[in-house]
Amino acid sequence: MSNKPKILVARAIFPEALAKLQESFEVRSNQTDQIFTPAELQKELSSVVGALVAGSERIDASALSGAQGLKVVANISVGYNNFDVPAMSAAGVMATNTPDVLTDTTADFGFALLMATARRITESEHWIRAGKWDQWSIVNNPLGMDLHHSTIGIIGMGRIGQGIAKRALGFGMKVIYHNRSRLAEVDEKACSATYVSKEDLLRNADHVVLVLPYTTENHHTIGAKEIALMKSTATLVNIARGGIVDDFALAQALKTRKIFAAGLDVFEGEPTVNPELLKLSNVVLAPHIASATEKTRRAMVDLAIKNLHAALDGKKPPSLINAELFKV
Ligand code: 8YV
Repeated sequence: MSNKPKILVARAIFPEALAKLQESFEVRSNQTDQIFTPAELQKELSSVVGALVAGSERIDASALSGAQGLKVVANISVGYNNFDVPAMSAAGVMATNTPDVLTDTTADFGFALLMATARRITESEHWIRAGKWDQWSIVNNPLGMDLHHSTIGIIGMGRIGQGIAKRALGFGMKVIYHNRSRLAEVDEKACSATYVSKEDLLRNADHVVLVLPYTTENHHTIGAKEIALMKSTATLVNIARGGIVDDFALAQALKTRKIFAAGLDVFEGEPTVNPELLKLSNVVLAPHIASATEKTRRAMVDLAIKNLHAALDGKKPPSLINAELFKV
């Protein structure tokens, strides 16, 4: 029996990171990456002092019900809608996430998805693969929408939203945004961004990009009513969270060409994708990969490990969410 503290690593991580953890902890790892059922997760958490998890692990009162010794759950993710933070605080469990290290990578991806969507890149590739190149014509190619000198509307103007705005400036785009609260003047200036209501944003943007966190209030921020306000030439990109968009309403709107196209990295009920979306050619689909570069995923794992170590060493984790739990 080891007398090292026992931790859980609920999803597969880089082998070097796992080896480093094994120097300090007795590690229950899950390198097969088979997602735990809620009952399995509850059992796993009952015997550890810390856990590294991802968005696939829901940490709520039920998951914590047997976890008497648990001090910290470190999310390998900046979004933490998989955490019931009040329930974690009530159980005295520190909650941490991985901000900053993924900002630029995720903003790059948001822009890449926007470009692929507006310029119909995946559809064009399918054209080639389907042997349609001989149908090339001035007027009959997959004709797209311009990004340069168009208006981008960003809903959710945190670190990643601001990163996308700065990239848009390089394309000569006009930036409008909507956020829970208006940015400080200095931050608005850095992005040349104009604050507008959600409705004005939807009416005026050529490209709408969603980067807001998922909360109950943000559920279906974009549904049929909101899509009806958008230009018929507009694109919609969701790199935020499944549930921010009503995927069924979006599929109907894309089918009837109420809007031009959509790019989706996140889905309601993922990894399941609404079958209506799968039938459409004017949607670009990605499997939740906005942060997925090797460098960034390693940085996310490293930050999660730092958070875990700090919490178990009695120090304040660098990205503690429920800060009230750290008493100096
Ligand atoms: C993660 C993400 O890959 O950080 C986030 O909020 O959505 C992604 O970077 C995903 O959540 C895995 O946990």
